[in-house]
Amino acid sequence: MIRLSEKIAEAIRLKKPVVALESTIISHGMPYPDNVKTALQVEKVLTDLGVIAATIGIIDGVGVIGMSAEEIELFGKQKNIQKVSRRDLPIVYANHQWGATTVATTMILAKQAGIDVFATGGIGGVHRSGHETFDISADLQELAMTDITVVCAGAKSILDIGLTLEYLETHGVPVLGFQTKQFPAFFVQDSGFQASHEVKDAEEVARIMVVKKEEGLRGGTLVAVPIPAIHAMKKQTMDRAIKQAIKDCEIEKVIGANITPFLLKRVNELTGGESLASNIALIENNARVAGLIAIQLSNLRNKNTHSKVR
Ligand code: PSU
Ligand code: MN
Repeated sequence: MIRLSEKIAEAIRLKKPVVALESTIISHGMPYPDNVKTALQVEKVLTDLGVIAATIGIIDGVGVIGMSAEEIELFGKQKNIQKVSRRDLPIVYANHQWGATTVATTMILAKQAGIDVFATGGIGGVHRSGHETFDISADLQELAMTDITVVCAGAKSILDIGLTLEYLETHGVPVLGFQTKQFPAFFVQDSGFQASHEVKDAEEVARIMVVKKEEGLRGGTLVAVPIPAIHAMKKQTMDRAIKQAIKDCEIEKVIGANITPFLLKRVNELTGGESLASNIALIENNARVAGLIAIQLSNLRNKNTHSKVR
């Protein structure tokens, strides 16, 4: 059910650094053509570091690990690409459909391919009324069970970040603040909540990953990287836009899997070009950190092949 390019397959075999990238961020996270430009730019950030980029999506019912530039363009341009989370996966496969992978499904496919590190913008989480609606993203359940390190800029405050972190704690997911104690909130550096641990660099993340695997501690790891200060937005601007977007979502009676894409689109519209520039900057930054982690991991793995030292 998956298609790997020879280049990516070889890199995985030789334990070279590879980073997975998702496609819902392209189809539902940003407007065209900036979504395509960003997706290609993010791949370039990785390539410039000497890391292999693997953008993941589903084409004709096949999980593609390493979409081509033409395929990325199609995902960004077409209006009706379906957002595919874990529950949708067997249906899209069985019916030979196309689909953009969320954090959850990108993790599933990356794991199948043998990729350990994945960079994205923001993860899904517990929605603000989640304690009543049970609207909890499948991303969290996937982090609970699938051994992938997800590098993100925290979560957008369209979510209840406190409940999201509680959920991750319950399921034993390490939440590593990258050079920060604070858990970031996507456009702003500090959500007001703390990460479970502050890591000092990519090497520390890689060592945690190796030990976690050796000790059989299943499930994902979340690395939360704050948006670079010069690109951060004002908290009030963001809070106002998010409040309005949630109100519009209720007025238009949007439900289920459409809620997150609706909120993302509405927040983008309400904050305009400013948020787009921040969005692009933080994704590039996350890709860079993910690339550095993948490099450190590759070094450790190749060293461990020759010695038993951790
Ligand atoms: N949050 C963002 N940008 C995104 C998403 C979430 O700031 O692009 C996307 C990701 O693909 C994520 C998905 O996995 O939305 C979560 O959707 P849901 O809440 O329906 O699980
Ligand atoms: Mn949901």
